[in-house]
Amino acid sequence: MKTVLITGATSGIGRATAIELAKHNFKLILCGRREDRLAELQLELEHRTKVHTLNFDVRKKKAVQESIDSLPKEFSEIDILINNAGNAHGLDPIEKGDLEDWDAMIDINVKGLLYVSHAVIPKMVERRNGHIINIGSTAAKEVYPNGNVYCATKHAVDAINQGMRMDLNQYGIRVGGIHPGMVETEFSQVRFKGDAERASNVYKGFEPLKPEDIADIIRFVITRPYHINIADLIVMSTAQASSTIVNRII
Ligand code: NDP
Ligand code: 8X3
Repeated sequence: MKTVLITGATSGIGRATAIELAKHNFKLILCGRREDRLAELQLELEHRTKVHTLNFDVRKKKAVQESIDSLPKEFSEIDILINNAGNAHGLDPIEKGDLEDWDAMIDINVKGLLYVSHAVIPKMVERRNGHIINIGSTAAKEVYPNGNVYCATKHAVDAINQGMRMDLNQYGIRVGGIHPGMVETEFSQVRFKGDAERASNVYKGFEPLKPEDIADIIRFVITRPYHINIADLIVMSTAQASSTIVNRII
């Protein structure tokens, strides 16, 4: 039974992935800051598979390392790392950008992903086995107006994904990026700081992706035979053609 560590498992894509993988015989290490949600999800999935939760903020490098070091033996060999935790904060033109928002996005989406990877990769290298999925975004491939820093962090995820694949190639570790378009999760609520109306308007007039759609694709990617590495995948709603072109019927 393979062990999967999912960051950002308390909501959206990460949560849906946990639910999907619990049905397919994976042991789960679920991470996030909201401890109550981790406990609820553990309770929900425990009858299907073995679940361990780790409650840490990906921005805190010491906590990240200590949490991963604290894994009980049964969970300590991580076969698959899903670097999913991340968010957008704000949607402002560069001249009106908020420094707190910029720090949050760079610290979570880029540095946090690196801290978790840094804690997990050495044992994969030792075992010469592993699979890392980095959740980027269409914002990793293109830039849209007011997306400046969020897009920059996701472009960084894309670069890190490519760099990881090159550096870990000699150890037989698979590395791949999955880049979703618009998925209806708590993403826009976080981006717009709890403005529910503004958040729901993002997904109005078309059928966006559901977190379960991405979870299904993640399951597909990690269950390919060992000689297949899906290196880079962009997934959009049929109604979406690019970050800015969405066929809305209003
Ligand atoms: P959600 O807001 O629903 O989920 C984000 C998850 O990240 C939560 O579980 C949250 O957990 C976790 N997280 C955020 N900050 C931290 C932190 N500092 N430390 C630890 N965990 C953290 O959004 P999505 O599911 O949509 O987002 C998941 C990933 O998908 C992100 O990387 C996002 O950029 C990417 N993405 C999303 C798209 C979309 O349209 N929704 C499209 C393309 C990519 P908690 O708050 O409990 O810590
Ligand atoms: C999220 C995609 O276009 O909603 O990464 O910002 S978008």
